Amino acid sequence: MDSDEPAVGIVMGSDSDWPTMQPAAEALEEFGVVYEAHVLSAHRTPRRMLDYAEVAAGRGLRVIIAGAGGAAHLPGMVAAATPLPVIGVPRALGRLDGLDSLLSIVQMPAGVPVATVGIDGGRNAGLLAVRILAAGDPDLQAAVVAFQADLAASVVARDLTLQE
Ligand code: RP5
Repeated sequence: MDSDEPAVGIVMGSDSDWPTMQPAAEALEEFGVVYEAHVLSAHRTPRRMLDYAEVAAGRGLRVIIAGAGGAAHLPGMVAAATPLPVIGVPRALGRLDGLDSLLSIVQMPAGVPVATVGIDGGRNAGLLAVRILAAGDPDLQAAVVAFQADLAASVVARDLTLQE
């Protein structure tokens, strides 16, 4: 990615979500994708959340990654207010092992999609955002292909270690 402007917005319901979302940021950094990160709460700061989502595409963002825990309405509400693809990250809180967050995010009504990753799946959210951007960027797609080759090689190397 050539631009210094953020292509991905990472948003979360609380700063306490950052340990879940940081792996998304790190995945984007690995591929040189510029991002921004903000705390926006669907419940505590609903107006701020809508303001952000409504202008995100116009500001040049191309993907939004939204994470929240518990009654995790942020990804769905952001998806309702932007035409951008939204990736939802359910965070496991101290109760219900994150199933509450997952179910709050995954079962969206038809017409308002959220691409939901696994519970605390921040890294996959970042990698999915990279793949979405790579669909229109041959250089980035080549980097994804190289990443996949490295991943496969690391699995083979671990298998060989078992044979020693
Ligand atoms: C959600 O409530 C946030 O996304 C967070 O996962 C959870 C707890 O927030 P804090 O009480 O830690 O601020 O809205």
